[in-house]
Amino acid sequence: MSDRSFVMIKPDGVAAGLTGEIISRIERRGLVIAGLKKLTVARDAAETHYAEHREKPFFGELVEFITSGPVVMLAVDGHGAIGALRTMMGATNPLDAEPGTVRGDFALDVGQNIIHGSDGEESAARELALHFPEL
Ligand code: DAT
Ligand code: MG
Repeated sequence: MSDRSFVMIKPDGVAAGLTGEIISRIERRGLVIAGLKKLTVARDAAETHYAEHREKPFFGELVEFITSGPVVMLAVDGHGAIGALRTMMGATNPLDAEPGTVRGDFALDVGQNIIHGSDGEESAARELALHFPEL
């Protein structure tokens, strides 16, 4: 079975010049880039993307951050892609993330943790429809 996930290199990751490093890690794992684009996320799209967190105290900050500069969006294919990418990203709080993960290697701040990846089949389908309607 082949799965497709949605990955976003957040504004901090793009600004730090980590786009190539992260794409390289994804490709070397054996996953396949099915879609790729760089853009600044519109407020509407950011609020829809993070709708599950609408009631959280950090929601405003989260939307501000994700719309603060260009991101790189990826659609990624491969066997078990959704879970494999979550493992490669590391824990949400970079201080809990293992070395060798993107967050464990490149981030310290839970609010600025470099990368997003869909957390399950349902969110992958929803996020891909939102950000890659062309695929
Ligand atoms: P993940 O990105 O690992 O799926 P999540 O869906 O729980 O984590 O949260 C989405 C994003 O919201 C996360 O990447 C960073 C931000 N966030 C989560 N918890 C936070 C907190 N306690 N304080 C500030 N930002 C937080
Ligand atoms: Mg999440």
